Amino acid sequence: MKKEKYNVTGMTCAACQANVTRCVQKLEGVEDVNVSLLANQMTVDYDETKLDSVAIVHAVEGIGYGASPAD
Ligand code: 9UX
Repeated sequence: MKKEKYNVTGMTCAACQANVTRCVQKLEGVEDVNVSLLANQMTVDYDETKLDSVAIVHAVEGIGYGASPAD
């Protein structure tokens, strides 16, 4: 299991935050997601044998937001 932080772009309201949360939560292998609208960040706990950060970024981009792994 891996815990990773991402910078997220494009979220402007609480529904955006919910959209990103739902999008990532449904990915196979994701255990937990926490998205902060105010911080423009999210943390994702996931099984790295089932997906990787590229897949997570692509999923977020696929619904119209941006994401990139952060330190
Ligand atoms: Mo809020 Mo976000 O009205 O894509 S859902 S701006």
